[in-house]
Amino acid sequence: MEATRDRLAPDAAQPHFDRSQAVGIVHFGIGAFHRAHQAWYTDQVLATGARGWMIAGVSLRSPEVAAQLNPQGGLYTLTERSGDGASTRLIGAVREVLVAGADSAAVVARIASPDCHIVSFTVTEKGYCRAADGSLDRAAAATGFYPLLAEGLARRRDAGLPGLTLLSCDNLGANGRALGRLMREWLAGDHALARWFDAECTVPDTMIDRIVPATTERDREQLAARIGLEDAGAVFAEPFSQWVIEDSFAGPRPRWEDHGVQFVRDVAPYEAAKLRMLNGAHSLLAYCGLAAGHEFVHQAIADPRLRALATGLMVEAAPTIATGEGQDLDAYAADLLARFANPAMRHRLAQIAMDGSQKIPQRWLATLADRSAQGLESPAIEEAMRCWLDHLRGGRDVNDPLAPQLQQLLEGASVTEGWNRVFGPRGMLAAGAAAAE
Ligand code: CS2
Repeated sequence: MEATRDRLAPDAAQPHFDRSQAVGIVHFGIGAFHRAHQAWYTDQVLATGARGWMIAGVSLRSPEVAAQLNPQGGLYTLTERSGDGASTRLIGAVREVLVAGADSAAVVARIASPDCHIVSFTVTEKGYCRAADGSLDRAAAATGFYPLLAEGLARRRDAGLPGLTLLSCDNLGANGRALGRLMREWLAGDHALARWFDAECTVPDTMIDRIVPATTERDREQLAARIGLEDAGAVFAEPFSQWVIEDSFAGPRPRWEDHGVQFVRDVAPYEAAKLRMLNGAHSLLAYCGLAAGHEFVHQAIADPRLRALATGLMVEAAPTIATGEGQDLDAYAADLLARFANPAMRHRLAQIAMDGSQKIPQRWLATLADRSAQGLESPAIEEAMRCWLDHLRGGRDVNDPLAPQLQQLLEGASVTEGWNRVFGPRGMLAAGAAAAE
């Protein structure tokens, strides 16, 4: 694709910067979301002439993205879609995709390089390897990013290099604090490195937002028909994008703020609104929508009963959110309904329904806990919780790391018993609710 990029149709804006410049960011989990979000913001920074912020992507498990992007020299297209049409941009910020395992030495070398300043993450909720009580599951962590990161950090310390900023871009409550705590748990056996980590590295909280459905074959075919180019790494997103970052960096960073990113002292109000309202409503629509026979988010939100439920969940969440300056939650809720209704996204409910056990604590249970502490009922959230239990009981197409344990708990249990075993005070997700705070 490097050679053929000049053949892109005129509406595909092209990168005009030196792509052989230094790699300043190592990113774990280079899926569609990262390519449509952080890499897109970074591409805009590079396009203004800033240097040193190329991205090395790392896939932890599957070689698929490497096989898609490396033959194209890391280039791919991002297409923004709405009811008004589509516009495509060629993104040049990704230099290479490494695969943990086969390329582990190269990953560590990238992190240990003096050029590197930021290691960022979109590894999904389960990629942080938290046990049900929120602590680090060491056995799972040993197969994730932790050992590679620890080795890279140790090499930096030994070489007398400065520390790094670790930037979690996943939908966890207080994602930076959570990552910092888990990393410290991983380093528990190496006090010297743990001390260096605390002194030299920072782990800001972030709120990330852009709806980026998984790319389908149909998407790639439509793109090829429109721009006359086959792109194995193409990603498709809504026009809306938001990124709010706690301004706490260990070293230099790209001037993302020139391209719409907000740097703030406290991310919590933005993050609570996003997790509890957007993601909370998304998960509700996923479980209740699938049960009602819908396939996509825009179909579910057009169903009057589900729209009322999703709105009800947002109304329940809003008073639990301590808003920051300039945040208007009524306007936010209205915007979310409009974003969900975008028919061009074809965002599959089944994609959102994945990994419920990892998502529900911060999306629903945190709101529920706040409301019950004030003696308030939460009928919409409780309906969503019932839909999730039914989804688990249904057994088909359940994609969740805790599915076997959850399904075992529910087997043969009455509706009330099942509810208590999962959500009750000693239920499987009770600790998760506390961890989401
Ligand atoms: C979705 C999110 O898949 C899911 O669980 O709720 O990926 C959602 O689309 C993004 O967080 C939007 O920013």
